[in-house]
Amino acid sequence: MNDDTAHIFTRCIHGGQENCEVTGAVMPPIYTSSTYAQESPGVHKGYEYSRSHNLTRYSFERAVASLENTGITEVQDASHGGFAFSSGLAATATCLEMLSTGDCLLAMDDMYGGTYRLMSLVRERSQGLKPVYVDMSDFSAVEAAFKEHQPKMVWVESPTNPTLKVSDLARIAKIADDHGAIAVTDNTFCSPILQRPLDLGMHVVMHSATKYLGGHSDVVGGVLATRVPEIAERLRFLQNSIGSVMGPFDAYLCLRGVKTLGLRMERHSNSAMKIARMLESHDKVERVVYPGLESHPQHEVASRQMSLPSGPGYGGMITMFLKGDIETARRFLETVELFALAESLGGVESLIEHPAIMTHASVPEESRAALGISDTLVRFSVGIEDPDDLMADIRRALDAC
Ligand code: P1T
Repeated sequence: MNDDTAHIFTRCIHGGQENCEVTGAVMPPIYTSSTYAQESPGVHKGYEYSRSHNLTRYSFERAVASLENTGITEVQDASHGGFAFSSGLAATATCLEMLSTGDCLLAMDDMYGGTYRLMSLVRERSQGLKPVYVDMSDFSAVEAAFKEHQPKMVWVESPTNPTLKVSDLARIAKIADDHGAIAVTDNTFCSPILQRPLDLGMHVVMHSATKYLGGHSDVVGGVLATRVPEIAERLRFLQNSIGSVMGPFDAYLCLRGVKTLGLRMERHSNSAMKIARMLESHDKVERVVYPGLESHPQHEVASRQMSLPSGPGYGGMITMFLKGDIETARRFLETVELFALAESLGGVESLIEHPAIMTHASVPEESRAALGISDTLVRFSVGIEDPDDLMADIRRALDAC
């Protein structure tokens, strides 16, 4: 189905999908073949080698392309402007290959630690990239950085991992357009159900499919999507040339995950809102950061660019600062039971973690301090369990601190 007017929940099931012409199968087969027989050298059915062409991967790529509204449906671009990779970082690494040696990359100052590590500790050395980090929730800082550095690409995570800062994507896309830069959004925390950056003018959207798209903590993957035909052409070339493609089994799992994405995002968002309000009124808690709370510094921007089809929706991620010190945080993290202490997010089960020690350890200590990633910062990924049980678990652990 390629109907761009269909409701996003309908597109979760049917977007970019067709029943199998041979058997009528409603889910695509997992095509494991690494190669395809040719009738004569160069005469084939459009499939040569599975790194370049794989129907199971295409099915997932087309599903994401439909959800992110790429608007690309030409038959020759079987992916419809969506590209799937072996991990979120593989997607990011491939996207960065659109830049050349010496190019400036303007990036959000707070983002997943692994993205920072790739940009600064790998590509700065191997590709000669010049990353500059600014707080993009402050648009005047973005304007000043464009003037000073003339970046060729702007990379914005919104909301950010882990401090949940929100940036005005439409304004950033516009300034990138004015300067001829490629604007990319890491949309992992929202999924296309809550936020569609291409509709806001961004050129490329990236996801760690390991998180909400997959949704069940049983697959590692990544995607890029674009509606700009020239960028789609470059990404297709880079995906095949670099080769960090998503395998067919993983593509099948991700496609299966996408079918329930709408339902899950509703549940994650509604439960997280309840939990954020409960935490905000708890006396053991110093501060809660959640884009849905009126106290969030960019609540108004978040309300404008993030929503559920049924109304307000701000996702399943909550950041909390506990009163006390690292030992208080440790006791809390050791006491919760329903929330598993683990890296990652976006699965059906609730997870909890300590970014300073776990996901953001690769960010230099001074930068962590400047960003407020302190020893008492705890990050929740709210799953789809009953929210009352989750709140009871948190209250019990807070009482034990
Ligand atoms: O883990 P991988 O699929 O390679 O995705 C990297 C990535 C990219 N962008 C964001 C916003 C992310 O959160 C991640 C991965 N994050 C975690 C593993 C984490 O626990 O935060």
